[in-house]
Amino acid sequence: MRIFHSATQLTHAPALEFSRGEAMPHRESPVRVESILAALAAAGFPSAECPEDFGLGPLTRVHATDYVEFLRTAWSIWKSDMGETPAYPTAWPVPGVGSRKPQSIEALLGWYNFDSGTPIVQGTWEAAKASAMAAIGAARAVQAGERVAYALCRPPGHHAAAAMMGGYCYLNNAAIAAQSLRDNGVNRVAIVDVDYHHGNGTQALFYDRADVFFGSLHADPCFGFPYFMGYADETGMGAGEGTTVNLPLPENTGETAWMAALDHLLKRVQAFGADALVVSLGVDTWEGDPLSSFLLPATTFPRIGDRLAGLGLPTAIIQEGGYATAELGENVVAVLRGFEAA
Ligand code: SP5
Ligand code: ZN
Repeated sequence: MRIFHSATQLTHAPALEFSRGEAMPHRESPVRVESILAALAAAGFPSAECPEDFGLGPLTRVHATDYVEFLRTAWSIWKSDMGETPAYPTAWPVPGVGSRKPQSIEALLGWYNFDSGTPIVQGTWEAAKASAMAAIGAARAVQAGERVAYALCRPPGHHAAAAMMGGYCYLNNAAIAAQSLRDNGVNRVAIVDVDYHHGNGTQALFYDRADVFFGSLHADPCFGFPYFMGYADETGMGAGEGTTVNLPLPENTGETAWMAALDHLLKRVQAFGADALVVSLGVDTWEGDPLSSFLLPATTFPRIGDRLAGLGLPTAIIQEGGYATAELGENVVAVLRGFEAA
């Protein structure tokens, strides 16, 4: 299995996020990468390849040009005014407060960002871009004939939409990979998102598209982040009606219910008739994950890989969440091994 990752992805390292009224160590830390790389090496996987620089073209195929330009320049604009302090939004244009695009960097942070956990710090742009390049590298590899490739993306991507960051995500790596497959001649792409959290950004990007299927198993938004999307009755619109499938699950969902939901989702992927598969792989469904209420034991992860491989499609696996840093790598590797063993 070819693996894509670059050390540039480590330059983004926000110190803090807010939880329960307090600043806490940021969960989406570069330590996550160390955990995954160590487990890959221990399991005998080949070394990660540094992806090519595919430029900004593939990013603006899914993201708005002004948003990509904001991400590229925000840190230097912020720094010239505020110094080397992390750039967090402090005000958001929720309905009722107005909807005109602002000009100041402080206001633009809220304009483009839906939560308080996704700051811009030194290196954020470089890391987010490198993470997207890893995803494109994996997409290109499967297009070149690999059965499966893994992009060790970080920062993650599935909460980011056309002009919106949030949920630790800046550029939507899985969406960029899917669009790259489309742009290079794959007719129908399915994205299967198994992260604990709903992939609201990915859903939004493809909601009215008939050529890209999006299906997700996740914490019911009535209690789980990102809270505002991911209900079962969101099924796509226009030409995309029926190409979005959401299976929200209750707190404390365990292996039996989760795997039954996965099997249901994979039947929908088969009915869609995809030519290639992109997996948004979060392992924050693990029973010990600090951000999750699901209860999957480690032994579920090889089964997930096995089921995904069962679709028989060229597959780009894109890393999303997973925050139990000691066990993260082993859980990711378990999925990859399950896929390869299928
Ligand atoms: C890519 C990804 O997995 N992003 C997740 C972002 C979650 N951010 C905030 C979650 C706050 C929820 N409160 C924790 C409850 C723990 N029981
Ligand atoms: Zn997640």
